[in-house]
Amino acid sequence: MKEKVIAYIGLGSNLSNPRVQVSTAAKEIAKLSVSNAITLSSLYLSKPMGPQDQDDYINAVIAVETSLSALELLDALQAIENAAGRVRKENRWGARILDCDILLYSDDTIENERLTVPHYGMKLREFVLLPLAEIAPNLHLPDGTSINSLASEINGNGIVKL
Ligand code: ROI
Repeated sequence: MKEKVIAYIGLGSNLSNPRVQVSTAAKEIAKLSVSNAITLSSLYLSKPMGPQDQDDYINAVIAVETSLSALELLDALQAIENAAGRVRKENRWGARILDCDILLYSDDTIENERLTVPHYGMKLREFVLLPLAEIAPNLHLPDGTSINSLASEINGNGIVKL
């Protein structure tokens, strides 16, 4: 039998009814889980990181227990993004219909041309750390850093838990 691992996935949207985008993605992601052991954070309303001439974001984090490999999970998440109508060549820091980012995959460190885990920006993003600390306060990064301490030290930048 394949090994099961816990993966944490960051969700974000600021286009085309972001709350519906994030909630729908969470339901799709739950179907990837081998068990009912999924946990979804609250939704958070956050200021855009990057250009400010775009709408605020809805963000959340979801934990899934999965037997997919990290790259299989990435494929599945990209299919969910594409089904939401995401156009992949859009500018890197601009508005988006749906982002589903693998933040953590078990305790693994992954570095290849398709995937970097832990997610490269997560230690600096309040819209990742606060929902993650909500659902997994005792979690540590592979380098030993505590999510709770990162979350308590980060500037909230006006983030609102909905
Ligand atoms: N800003 C916020 N607040 N939330 C996001 O999910 C998000 N995603 C992005 C960029 C453009 C970096 N800014 C964001 O990809």
